[in-house]
Amino acid sequence: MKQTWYREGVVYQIYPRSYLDSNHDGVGDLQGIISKVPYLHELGIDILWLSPVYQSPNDDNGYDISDYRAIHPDFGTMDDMIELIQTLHDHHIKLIMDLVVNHTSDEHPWFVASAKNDPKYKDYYHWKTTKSNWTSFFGGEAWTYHPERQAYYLHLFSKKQPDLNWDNPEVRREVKDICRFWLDLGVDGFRCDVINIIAKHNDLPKGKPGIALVGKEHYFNIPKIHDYLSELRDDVFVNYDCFTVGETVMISPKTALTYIDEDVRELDMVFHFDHMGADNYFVKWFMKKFRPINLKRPLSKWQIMLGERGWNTLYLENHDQPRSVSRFGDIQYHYHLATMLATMIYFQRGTPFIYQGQEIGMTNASFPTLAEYQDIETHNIYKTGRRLGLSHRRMMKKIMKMSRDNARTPMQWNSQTHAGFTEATPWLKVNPNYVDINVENNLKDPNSIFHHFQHIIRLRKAYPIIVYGSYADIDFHHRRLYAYARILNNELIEVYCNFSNKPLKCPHLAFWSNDRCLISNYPLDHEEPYLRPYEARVYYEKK
Ligand code: ISL
Repeated sequence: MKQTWYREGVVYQIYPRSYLDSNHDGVGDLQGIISKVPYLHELGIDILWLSPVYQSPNDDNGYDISDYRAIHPDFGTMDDMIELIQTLHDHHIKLIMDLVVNHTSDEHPWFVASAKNDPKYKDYYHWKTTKSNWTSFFGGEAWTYHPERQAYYLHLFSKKQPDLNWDNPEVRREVKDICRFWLDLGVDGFRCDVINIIAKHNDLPKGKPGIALVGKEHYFNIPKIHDYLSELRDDVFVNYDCFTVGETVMISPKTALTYIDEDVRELDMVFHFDHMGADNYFVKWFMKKFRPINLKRPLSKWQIMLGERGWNTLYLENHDQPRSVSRFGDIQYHYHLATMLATMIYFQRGTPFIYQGQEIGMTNASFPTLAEYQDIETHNIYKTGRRLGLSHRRMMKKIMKMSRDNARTPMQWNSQTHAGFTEATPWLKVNPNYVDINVENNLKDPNSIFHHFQHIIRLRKAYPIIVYGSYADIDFHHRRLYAYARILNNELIEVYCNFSNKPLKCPHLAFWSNDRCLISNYPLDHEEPYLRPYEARVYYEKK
């Protein structure tokens, strides 16, 4: 497979509201991020993905954009943005922006004009005089009546996020112009929000009745999406040294290849969500007990199915998902669990994505009262659940485990007030465990989670086999062990992870000597062929 910087690089995602507040208003900002570029450089990352910083009424924390070419004053100015790009590039770090073009804010001038039936903008969105039964990702109906236009408009997310009509060539032209604007400013690519649902069936027909996302068969991966994305690629992306990663919801590896196959390359890679179903029935609010096999099965499937044809993304967390150490194991083993999970995922084939705070093992905040949550999805789902007759207690249990705010609490820099994130009142409460779990403690301790992440990143740079080697499972059906091999020419890597809080007999280890171990999260002080709770080891051999 062709060697490229975005395959070899490690990406770090920043949720700007929660990274670092430099001007004491309780909200993270661009100057805060600029001041932490040396920290990112020390961690060793190559690419930064910035969640939206554009002008927005913040109904969905910036995923509702009202001006694609302006920076929200909460975050700073366009000059700050230019300074960030420059500072990152000076540290050899590339930048990708969030491209949110399935929908805009209802306060975007296009929508305001569309609602007035302005001839230029009237077809920029999806309007209907009668609504259908489609439901939204955030719970509730996907259509809202607009009195001015006297019609319903489609919104697959909140009612302040109307869906753009991609059938309209003018909409596509606008999106291309926005992409060029940012690429010309020096950004190196885009994370494309919910990109596999931008195309909608022409007539927006009635959806098959179901419990979640009624109507989805009329917009998930429908054929014309490929016309839109190949047009974007040919008219814009091929002219720049950039890359795109699509957020593709509910996608199989086979369908993913229709976007990312080497011969297609409408997108360079995609995020899938199969492994995010390891503790739920694919709608996160329908929770089930976590079983390691339910994480291993989809991860392994994607490794094998994409094979040499497509490139994987490797992630366990983002701003929409609860913290991995609070989900995928026994948090009593915090250090070992966090480092084992990192070893398990980042030694696979693909581009690693680290979400802010994951490198220090940040955990779910699990706030006990609804008022402590800010997220619109959390509040909407609470209302939907209560309307369906679920008790307050039951809904709070779900929210404490699955709310997106679990991952959005401020970054924990040190043990001072508000974790060093702000001197004002933070927009979302800090997780009280910041006194122990923080960057300062991690940097001081040579055996910290941070240093384990740093070590993995260094190894990925030193050993191309970690990036480009092929993947094969070892002992696939084992319920507590996740083990796999990577192979490149005459080189071999084997990764062993104990996914349990008990010692695990692992006869394979007998074939390896300690001096072949590249990285582990326990001292290598015993010769017995077993792994300790949440132990991870990686061995390397060149024939
Ligand atoms: O967050 C989710 C489940 O809790 C997902 O269903 C999420 O809504 C979906 O992955 C789309 O996410 C993206 O688009 C949304 C935005 O709210 C998310 O933050 C963003 O990542 C609408 O723009």
